[in-house]
Amino acid sequence: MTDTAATTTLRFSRLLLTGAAGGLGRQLRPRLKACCDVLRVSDIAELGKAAPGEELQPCALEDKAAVLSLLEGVQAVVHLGGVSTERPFEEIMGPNIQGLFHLYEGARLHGARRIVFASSNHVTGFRRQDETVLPREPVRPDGYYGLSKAFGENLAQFYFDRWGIETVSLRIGSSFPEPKDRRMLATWLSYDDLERLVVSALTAPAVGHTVVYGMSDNRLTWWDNTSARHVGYRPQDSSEPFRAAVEARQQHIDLADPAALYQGGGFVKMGPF
Ligand code: NAI
Ligand code: 15L
Repeated sequence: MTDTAATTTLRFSRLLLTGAAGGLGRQLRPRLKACCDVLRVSDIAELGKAAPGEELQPCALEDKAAVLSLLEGVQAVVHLGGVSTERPFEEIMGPNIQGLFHLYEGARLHGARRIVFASSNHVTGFRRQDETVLPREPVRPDGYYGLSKAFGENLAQFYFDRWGIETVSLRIGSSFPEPKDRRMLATWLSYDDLERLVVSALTAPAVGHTVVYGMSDNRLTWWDNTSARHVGYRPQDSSEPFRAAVEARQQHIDLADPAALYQGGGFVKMGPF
């Protein structure tokens, strides 16, 4: 555990982590233990053995009864589960749309008070790379995946307005061990900053429904998180140390290529499948 809010703030009796078998779930699973007495981990994929203080509860997000029972006894949720890239709409609809509805219904029925929702920068992927975007500006999804995340943010707003369930929607940029290309010099979110962001989102005193972009303290950025300062997220990493290597690998940028023009990069020209 690095020096995040988790070391000094709230501890949950039971926290649910969905998508625990995925790339980000595997990072957060050991780190979130410091925030809770019991970490309930879930995924449709293999979860391995339960570590001390963990409960395994595998489930498909499409299975309403299973998702409702997943929320029993849970105070807060970090929701990473679902389709994480551009796919045909029919593949996205079950996990990302129906599944999210099931999750919020579970939260409503069982009294979970806060959800940290892994949204995506692809909610605004059709904004240009020469623009700075604010979280409350109109969405510009760059595909069915981005559309599903925009739906998720709207669902979160509704469940706050109607039922008082708070959400922080994290429009995560590119969270990988290091930036893979020039675009990711702007969108990169280190794993340690991801942890800082998630812990801040879980523990900030009042968030209503807040949208925040998930990025490290990158020198070049397309997003302005000023409106989410109440979440208290302070990134400590930067893509800058990777710049020279990335630029050496990718020397030429074709500005006629939509992937170089729009913030969503290659997602803007994926499909039809
Ligand atoms: P991932 O694809 O590695 O993990 C997603 C997990 O969800 C997988 O373990 C998968 O088995 C599970 N899942 C898929 N369908 C399911 C279903 N029907 N029922 C239950 N579980 C299901 O993705 P990653 O990179 O770990 O991302 C986690 C979350 O963060 C995703 O929601 C993704 O959209 C979001 N995100 C990630 C970014 C990144 O840079 N890694 C950027 C923006 C958003
Ligand atoms: C995402 O939403 C994806 O989940 C992730 O795999 C990356 O492609 C990321 O966006 C990105 O935009 O780099």
